[in-house]
Formats: sequence, structure tokens, C-alpha cells
Amino acid sequence: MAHTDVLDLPLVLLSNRGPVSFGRDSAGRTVNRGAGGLVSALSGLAEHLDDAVWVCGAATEEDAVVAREAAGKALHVQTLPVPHLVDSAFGDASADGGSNKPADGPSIKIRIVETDPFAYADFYSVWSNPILWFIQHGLYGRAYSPDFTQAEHEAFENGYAAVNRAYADAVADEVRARGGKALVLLQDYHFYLVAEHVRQQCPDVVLTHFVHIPWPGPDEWRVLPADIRERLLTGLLGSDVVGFHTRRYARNFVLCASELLGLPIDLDAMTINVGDRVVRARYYPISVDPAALDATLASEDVAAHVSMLRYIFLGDDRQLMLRVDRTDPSKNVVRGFQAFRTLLEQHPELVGKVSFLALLQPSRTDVPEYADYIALIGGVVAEINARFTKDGRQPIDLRMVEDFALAIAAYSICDVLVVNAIADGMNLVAKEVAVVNGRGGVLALSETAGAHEELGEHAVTLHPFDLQQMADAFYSALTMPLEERHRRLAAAAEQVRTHDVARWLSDQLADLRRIAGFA
Ligand code: ADQ
Repeated sequence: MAHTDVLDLPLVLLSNRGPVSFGRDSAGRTVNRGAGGLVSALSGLAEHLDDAVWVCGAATEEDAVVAREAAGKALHVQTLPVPHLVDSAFGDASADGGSNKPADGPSIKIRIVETDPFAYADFYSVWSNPILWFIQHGLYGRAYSPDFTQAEHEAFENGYAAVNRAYADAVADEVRARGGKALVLLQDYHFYLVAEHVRQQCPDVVLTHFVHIPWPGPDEWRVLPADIRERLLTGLLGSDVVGFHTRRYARNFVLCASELLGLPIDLDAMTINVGDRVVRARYYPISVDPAALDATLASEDVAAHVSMLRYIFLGDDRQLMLRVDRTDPSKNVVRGFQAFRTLLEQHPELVGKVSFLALLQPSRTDVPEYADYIALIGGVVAEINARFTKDGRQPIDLRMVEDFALAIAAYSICDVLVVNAIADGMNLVAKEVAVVNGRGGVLALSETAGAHEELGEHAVTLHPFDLQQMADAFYSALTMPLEERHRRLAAAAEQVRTHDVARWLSDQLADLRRIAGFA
């Protein structure tokens, strides 16, 4: 078939977590669809196309069983009627990379890659998290950097590199099954070596690798052993486009190619010359799906949470500060509470009037740095609550939960949303609040979160290490005139609604269309 558009090409997606994961209950195998804008946007694209396959890892034990049953082949999974509900799954008898979708409803074809558990542990819990995540979020300094012993070098070879090769082989296999030409969309920091492997095997692919986390400048990357950082960069340069959330990250990437690999670059055009190929660094700010958020906000579940939260936290001129995060050291939860402590010390009239609700989703608890961080959070909260509880009201309500309906309810009625990340690729929490808040909620937003590039002018800016500045910023947010609060919130909401996740995707496709010569 003659291709007249990039979307005529077959699509091969790759991410560590796939669009669905399998489980088991008394009735047998269950399928849970992943939440979030990224999964919805890419699932929407995959469902829309005739021939798409999503390569991903095994997130659950049942995923691994499914992967073994499929024996390296792809299978169809029905994805509707309602996201997050349990559907049925069945193997694709032909499993030939063709498009024989089941008749009864939309489906996604997935291919789960199962790797050796020891290799996966080195890939995920040694190299992806914490090493790459920590470097890219500026969590290592010169004095507190990882030691790269033989063990870390071996974990890179036998873990990160080996797992990347296995995923790349699966992607290349799917591309070859489609005639060797496909649109390939790779996601995130787990897979920096994949693009190069895929390009070697399938030189005709049109390939974007999207990096969801910050990309720091060359000096920060010098923490990594020279051979490893060169391999990671070279791996990514197998792409046609390397995508980031912000212009700053894209620029940093181009500078890395120049300073760490010595490649010719054009910083104005944001291009890198790799032999006879040109690699482009581009930025596409990820966003949320406003219609899905509006629908969740209108649900009975959320309404019940709103009544409960209002009863606990509001009324009598009381105000609610909120944070919603994974318990990740990059989110800077401890310093956020320390700044709140400074606020209460310096403005005692706020004690008993302002509550700080923190909905924290325990994250990566098998990584020691993350487990330690949860203990630190608990310690600072206990100290502040012991000191400032008044009339039976604790200033901080810390809930270790993952509950999206509760989060949406809290977003809708908070007075101040705190995002004080040390670094954050984008931060979708800020965008979710902008869409659903109905109370003139003020965004208190770290200058180092990607979202600050778009929303900073409507927010109160936080400096993630300056506790006094953060306390002052919290105070100015809490005392801001209501009219100004509503004006800023409306401007932030307008920005997010006109730059939603569908646009994140369509802007990438438009660039690929040009690059592949279809426009
Ligand atoms: P994350 O680091 O996970 O994502 P973020 O963008 O804020 O950060 O997304 C978190 C999502 O999880 C939001 O949808 C939020 O509502 C939800 N969530 C967090 N805590 C929750 C809780 N306790 N209960 C319920 N829901 C909770 C990475 C990058 C980001 C980038 C995204 C997308 O680190 O910078 O924005 O990918 O590219």
C-alpha cells in the first residue's frame, strides 16, 4: 500500500507500563486499564489505527503468565466500555502482526516482554530508579553521588542494556512483521538504548523517543561514567525526534550531544548531525484530558468526597492547602512541610485556620532511597502536628493513599495547591487542579517544574530549596484577594484546556509528518 500520511503507517508503541495489566479474581483473569492522560491519548491513537501494537513490560504476575502463554506474540485486549473496569482478554490466534481485531468493540494489541527477573531488577531498581531518575532530577550532587563499582557497571550491562536489547528486539520484530516500515513511538527513561537498536535492524522506521522527565545540561550528566553516558546519548540518537516537555530540556539535550559526544549541532534549529542523519530535539508539553476530568468531577463518588472534605476542612473562614504526589524525593515533600512549619511559626493567627491535606501515593518502595523518604515524611509531619495542633485540629492531614476520585474532590475545593518539586518533567497535578478547581485555588508552583513554563505567570512561584521564600509564597497565596485568585485560575484553566493531551500528541504527529515527507 502507498503511504500518503504518517498515520497510514503501522504504529508500534513502547513503554515500560502498558495500557492494561492483568490480574486474577475468583471468576478468572481480569484486565485493568491504566489511568492517566498518557495512556488514554496513546490508547486512543492505537485504537483509532488499523494496525497498531503496544510493546510493554510485565507489571503483574498475571502479566508474566499472559506473556508466557503468548510466547512472544502479540494479543488483542478489549479496552471498552469503561476505562478502569474489568474486561475480558483473549489471545490473538494468528498473532501475525496483522489487524484482525475482534468484532465486538475497540481493542488494543499488546505484546508483553518478559525478561529475566534479575536482569529486570538491575534495569529497574538499580539503573532506571534511582540512578537515571536521580541524575535527571538533580538529586545527586558532586558530594553525594552514586559510586560506580564493578557491580553498577555489571548491572548496566546485564540489566539496563540487556533489557533494552530485549525490548528493542520485540519492537523490531513487530516492525518487520509490518514490512519494515512503521511509526515507532518510544516512551521515557527506561529505554534510552532502544532507538539505536531498532534503527540498526529497521532503518526505514519513523521514530520519536519522548522523555517524560527533565533533561539536565552536560555537567549534570558528567556524574555518570563516560562510556555509559555516551552509550545512552548515542542510543537516543537512533531517533528522528527526541521529544521533551520544555524547550529548556530540548536545548540541554542538543548541548549534551555537542559537549559529551562532540557531534555537530545547530542550537537555533535544535538539530544534531549523526552521520548522514539529522536528529531533531523538540518540545511538546504533555497535558491532561479536560473532558475526562470534567466527567470524573461530575461523578457521585467525587461529590461524596467533596462533602466529606468540606465538612472536615472548610467553613468558618478556614482554608485548605493541598498536595498530591507520589512519595518521590524529587517531589520535595519534606521541604514543603518545613516551609509550612515556618508559615505557622511566623503567622500564628493561621494556626487552627489553615489545614494542609497531603494525598501521597507510596511509590517504588522496593528502592531503599524511596522507603527512607517515606520515613522522613512521617517524622516531619509528626513533629509539626505535635507542635501546632489547636482545638483538636491537626495542621497536617497526611493520607498515604492512591485515590483519584479523592484527589479530584480535593483539587476542586482547595485554596492553595502546593507543587514544590526539586525538578519535575511537567507535573500534571498542577494542570488537573487548574481544570477542576472551583474556588479560585492558587497554584503555588516550583520554578523548576516543567509546568511552570506554561502556568508560572498565573501561579505563585516557589523556590524548592528556599524555605523562607516558600513560606512567604504560601502566605501571599492564602491572603490573595478572591478576585485575583479567580482571575489567575481562569487564565491557567484556559491555557490547559487549549493545550490538552490530544494536542501533545497531534503536535508530535504533525512534526513526524513533515520529517517523513508527508507534508
Ligand atoms: P509523575 O512523576 O507521576 O509523572 P505527575 O505528572 O504529577 O507526576 O502525574 C501524577 C499523576 O498521578 C497525576 O495524574 C495525579 O493526579 C496522580 N496522583 C498522584 N498522587 C496521587 C494520589 N495520592 N492519589 C491519586 N492520584 C494521584 C511523570 C513525570 C511528570 C510528567 C508525567 C507525564 O515525573 O513530570 O508530568 O510523567 O509525562
